[in-house]
Amino acid sequence: MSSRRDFLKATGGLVLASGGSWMASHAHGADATMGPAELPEGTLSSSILEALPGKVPLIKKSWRPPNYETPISYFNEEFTPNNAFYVRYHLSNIPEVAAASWRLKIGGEAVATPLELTLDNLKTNYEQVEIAAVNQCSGNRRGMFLPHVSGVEWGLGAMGNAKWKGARLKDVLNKAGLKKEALEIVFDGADSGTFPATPDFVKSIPVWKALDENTLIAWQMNGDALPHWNGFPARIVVPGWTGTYWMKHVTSINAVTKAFDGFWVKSAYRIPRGKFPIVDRFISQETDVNTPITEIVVNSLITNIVNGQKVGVGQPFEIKGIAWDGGYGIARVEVSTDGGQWWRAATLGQDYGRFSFRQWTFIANPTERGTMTVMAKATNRAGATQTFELIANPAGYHHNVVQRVSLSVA
Ligand SMILES: Nc1nc2c(c(=O)[nH]1)N[C@H]1C(S)=C(S)[C@@H](COP(=O)(O)O)O[C@H]1N2
Ligand SMILES: [Mo]
Repeated sequence: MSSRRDFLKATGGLVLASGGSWMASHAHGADATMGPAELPEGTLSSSILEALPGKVPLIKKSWRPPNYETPISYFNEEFTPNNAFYVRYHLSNIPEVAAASWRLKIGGEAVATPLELTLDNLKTNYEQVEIAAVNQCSGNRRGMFLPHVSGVEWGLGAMGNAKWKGARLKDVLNKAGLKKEALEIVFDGADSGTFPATPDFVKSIPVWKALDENTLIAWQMNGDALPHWNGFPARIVVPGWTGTYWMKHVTSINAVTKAFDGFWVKSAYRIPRGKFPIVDRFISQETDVNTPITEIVVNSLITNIVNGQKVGVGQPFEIKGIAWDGGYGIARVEVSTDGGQWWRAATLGQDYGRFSFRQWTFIANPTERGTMTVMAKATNRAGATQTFELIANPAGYHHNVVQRVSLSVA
């Protein structure tokens, strides 16, 4: 079994260039850098940091298909660097797409004139817009579900925030002459399964969401080309909705008049109806019992302290974190340092738009020796707030339980 320590030994610690100083200064919290203590037995001790080509070392969940999460130290900044951005795939055949030969086909029975775009066409024939938005996997924090549920046992880092730039999907659909009978827009990407029997990863969204002015075909991320692992040369960006709809290496966009019945929409990425305070509906895909996951629930993360860290009595220190939601924007973040009895407002940082991470800070002042339990709770502008009790659901989605970080005051 390889542990993080073996990995550090094997690499002399050199690979930790950007996360290294933080980790070194939190040596006592070594395991906490790999994820929260609630992860299933053995997950933390068997976790390793590993660098995919072009990436800094990320927390490896699986190699085939590649699933790597971002260590939480990177969330001390509002924008997640491209080379530290998490990676999530369902299928293992992931071709390196060449920009020059890439083509994007727009078609389906609900467009009048099918189109084929080159990367140049996408960049020059349409208005270009840039939007800061959180890409969060529906299953972020799945590993913290108790009882545990199956799937990638993600900790806290199956998410990231970036400035995405590209053409509006609606402009491209309108160029192809979207018909009024269009019901859903279906996306496919260049990746595929290793066995023909594996259902291809194809996703659809309701036509109203595809026509939202914030939904993009993006070819730039934080000012650079998309990394291969995050969808080069272009991906769909659906601000406010979970990452599952953000098709990477997108190669076809089809407007259809009937509900798409592919596995990844019909059978996966579903939540029970009526359990979550969700506003956006995907009506053409609803059944009596469940519905596709849509917007991200309001959430927050404490980013600069870890369980077990020592702080000094009478020595004020800064607690930092981020908050985000499905696009209403963050109204406030409250922090408790006594396990949830008293809550006080944190100071919100710069507003990069309603789909972005919003940073917050709070000065804590430990007055007594012992354990100090820090909690943070975000509320959005629609009045939704984080839960204290887990909302159980079979696939382990929408974990937004208020975190507890216990510090040792001496
Ligand atoms: N082509 C392709 N696109 C995809 C996926 C995939 O497996 N293949 N996974 C989706 C899911 S479930 C998520 S959470 C996001 C993750 O985006 P990232 O890997 O850029 O972080 O990509 C989405 N787009
Ligand atoms: Mo996902």
